[in-house]
Amino acid sequence: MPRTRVYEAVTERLEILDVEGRVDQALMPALDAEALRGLYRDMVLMRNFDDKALKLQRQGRMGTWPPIKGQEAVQAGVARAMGEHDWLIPAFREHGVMALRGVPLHLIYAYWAGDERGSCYPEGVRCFPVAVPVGSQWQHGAGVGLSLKLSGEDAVAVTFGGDGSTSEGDFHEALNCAAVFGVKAVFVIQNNQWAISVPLHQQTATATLAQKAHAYGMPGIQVDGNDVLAVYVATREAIQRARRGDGPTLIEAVTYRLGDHTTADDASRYRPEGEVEAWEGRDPIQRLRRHLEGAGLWDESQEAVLQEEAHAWVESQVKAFEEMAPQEPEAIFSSMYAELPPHLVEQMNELLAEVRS
Ligand SMILES: Cc1ncc(C[n+]2csc(CCOP(=O)(O)OP(=O)(O)O)c2C)c(N)n1
Ligand SMILES: [Mg+2]
Repeated sequence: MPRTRVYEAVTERLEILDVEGRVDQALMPALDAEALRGLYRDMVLMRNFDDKALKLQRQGRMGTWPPIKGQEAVQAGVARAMGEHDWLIPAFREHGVMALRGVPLHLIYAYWAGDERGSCYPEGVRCFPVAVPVGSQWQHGAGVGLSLKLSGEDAVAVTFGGDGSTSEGDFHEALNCAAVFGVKAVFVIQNNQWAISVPLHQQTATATLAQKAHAYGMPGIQVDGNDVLAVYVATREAIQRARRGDGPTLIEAVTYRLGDHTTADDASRYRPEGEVEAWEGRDPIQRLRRHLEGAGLWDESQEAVLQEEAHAWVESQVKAFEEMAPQEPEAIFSSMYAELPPHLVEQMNELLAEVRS
């Protein structure tokens, strides 16, 4: 259905690395060869563990899994721009950034296999649990950002959400509140073009999601989300701004979900022909690889070593996940309420009677 009107973007857009792997030298961040190879490695590890999770699901060894294929640059760029003490507040498609911020991969797998212990991170890992209710995490992020401002702690809250989540009231309330109170926060939209089967143009009548920031009174920037360098630069600047006490920033990372919404979805039923192929040509991993190869920083033998390392790491994490002792059946009731309401006590007892009979 044609839209009646599109309000033009008044948004800054940042791109540094193009699809051929060429960089805009004027915008290039001061990252040495080791750091650039590190970003590449981060993304390759993500692609590997994501692919493994899909296979585990197909083999009945994993629950529903939301793939991150195609969105690795957003997650690596943000993770590497964050400081040691910054907080991560994810939605549900942030396994990559979570793993880079210290959440053990075997726990990420456990969570998506329905194990409550998958949300119990090691002490010191500054990451909130996965938030599946769409948009709910924006408010958590604004709240963490406010508490960091009030406590004076040298840390920033980095919150993620999808394009679809920007239609929830929570998004408006969180960003409005964050700007009014000048909280120490950065909000990152992974605009992967789809919210299950709902395309972006049915989600918003604005030309960009970043421009919504202006209505709240905070800077908003759109970045090429398949360009890990642009994501890194924009996030680093936004984090520095928040750290200085100059308030929050909204970053829209334009990317694409190459896979299905989850393993319970079949995206070929609603996506137009050729769209996936077009985005495959903008693959964030290949793009950085072309750059590294062009600069003489990467070759086939290094690639083989990295793929081997990724494989070994993922397999060790699968082993750790599958070796976890079975969780107690009452665990599914135990983490929501301090005191279980009577109707849930009844359900729990019914379940326990069933499994123990
Ligand atoms: C409040 C709420 N409504 C609906 C759902 C079902 N649901 C799960 S993911 C999703 C789409 C989210 O799209 P987006 O925010 O773009 O994130 P993406 O899945 O593309 O990463 C919906 C509608 C939900 N989990 N929570
Ligand atoms: Mg989306």
